[in-house]
Amino acid sequence: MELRRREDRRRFIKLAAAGTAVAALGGYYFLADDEETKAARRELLPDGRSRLPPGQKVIKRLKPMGGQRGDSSKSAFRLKVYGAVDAPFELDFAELLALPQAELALDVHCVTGWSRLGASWQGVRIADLAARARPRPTARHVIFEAAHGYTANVRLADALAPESLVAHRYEGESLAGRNGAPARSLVPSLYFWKSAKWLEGIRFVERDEPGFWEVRGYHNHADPWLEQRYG
Ligand SMILES: Nc1nc2c(c(=O)[nH]1)N[C@H]1C(S)=C(S)[C@@H](COP(=O)(O)O)O[C@H]1N2
Ligand SMILES: [Mo]
Repeated sequence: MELRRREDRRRFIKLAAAGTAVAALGGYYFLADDEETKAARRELLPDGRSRLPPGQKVIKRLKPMGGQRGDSSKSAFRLKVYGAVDAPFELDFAELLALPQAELALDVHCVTGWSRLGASWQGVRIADLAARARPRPTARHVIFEAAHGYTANVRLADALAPESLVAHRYEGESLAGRNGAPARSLVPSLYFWKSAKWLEGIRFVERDEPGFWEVRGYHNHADPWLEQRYG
């Protein structure tokens, strides 16, 4: 028993030195560093942060993470942009496509430890939607509302960042149903749970409203570089 524990401990130290220890559900698990992960960890963003947040490992495709699916048909799509704004409006899918489109190579980071780097995402900047809705000066947060009551709250500044999108294409194709088709929010600066699939509404609010995961123990802000995993 004692020997077993010492061996576990030695393994822990070796793995921790070679890769990354991630705290999860009361225990630790390890992510061995492959070449891509090492390279991404060495790479620096313009502001000097590592491109890869701590505790993350690079993977080649989005992992299906589930969630209660909404209607993925484009014909049924309606997006409400409303709340503490002067000019609320609603878009159908054709109207979303008629707005200026951004196609960006973005990194996304899931709290379970994987990152998908540099994939191409296309959509409409949330900042452009906000410019049309005209949030009141008192608006401080944005609540993404998705099918079956899933919500995610983000700070206004995160929602208005130039990489934050209502995304409807991924890697040159329409979003897959499991990835939130026909459109999802995408806020790459925060852990991926903040990016609501099967998006139905963007509500500007004066007072914050912790969302689906935030009321279940996850961090309210969710900055991957600060490892804001749990609240
Ligand atoms: N509507 C909705 N959006 C959601 C979720 C969900 O359960 N429902 N899960 C979130 C979580 S925890 C993650 S990691 C990402 C996963 O996105 P993906 O399945 O496209 O990889 O979606 C986020 N958006
Ligand atoms: Mo997640």
